[in-house]
Amino acid sequence: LTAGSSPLGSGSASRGIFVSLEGIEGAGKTSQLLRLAERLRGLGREPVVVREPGGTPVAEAARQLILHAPHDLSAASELFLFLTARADLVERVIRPALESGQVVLADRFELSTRCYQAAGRGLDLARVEGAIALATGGLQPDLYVVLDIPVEAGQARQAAEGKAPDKIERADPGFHRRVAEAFRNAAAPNILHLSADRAFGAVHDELWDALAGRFPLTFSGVAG
Ligand code: Z5A
Repeated sequence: LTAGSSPLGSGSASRGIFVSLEGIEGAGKTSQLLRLAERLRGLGREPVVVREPGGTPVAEAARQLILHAPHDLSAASELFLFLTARADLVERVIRPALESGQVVLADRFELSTRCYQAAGRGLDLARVEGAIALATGGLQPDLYVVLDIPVEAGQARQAAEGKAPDKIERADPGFHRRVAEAFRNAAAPNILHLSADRAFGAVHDELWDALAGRFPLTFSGVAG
């Protein structure tokens, strides 16, 4: 799976920085994102933190339908609900934040759709990409960081939390293997892979250093 053919940061008509954390369930995306935001605030930045699906009333309603409603969804219905959520989030939150020069930290973006709805559910990748482009206007993160972890390790972390699994988490093991393989193989100039099957602090230090290397004015003590 080749996720996106555009060069670093293309598609973004912005002055801000857009970073998305990706990976399978339990990889540590949410925890790492919160820590990144906290450190950025310590440097006097005010990042905009979003999660997908979610972040606007429409997107949160779509999230509820996708993950928790009792009805079964076809793969196409699920795809369009994710894209409804994304289109609204991009228009109302992400694009305005980038245009005003802010850092946007996202808990998933369109790489998840390629991995879950195309590789996982079996929808045609080229058609999925076309639909994504319509929803986002072609906006791409400047950087995706995929947190790589074996499926079993991610699931063990989730099980330790004791929360009831949502509809996607309850999908069959073959689905989860296809999704994990798609994340593992995702390659593009704006995709970086980090091993996440390690202590939280070790993953975080490598993540921060990677961001500071690419965006030194934002992810370092230097005012920018
Ligand atoms: N989905 C899709 O199909 N298509 C799309 O286009 C999009 C999404 C955008 C959203 O679920 C679901 O939608 C998701 C993909 C699908 N479905 N699945 N399955 P979500 O937002 O509710 O959940 P998630 O994204 O799957 O997140 P998660 O399970 O919460 O995983 P995480 O954010 O990567 O991990 P975490 O919450 O930071 O950490 C999980 C636990 O591990 C927690 O107790 C942490 O304290 C612990 N943790 C974190 N790091 C470590 C380390 N390093 N060591 C030990 N323990 C750790």
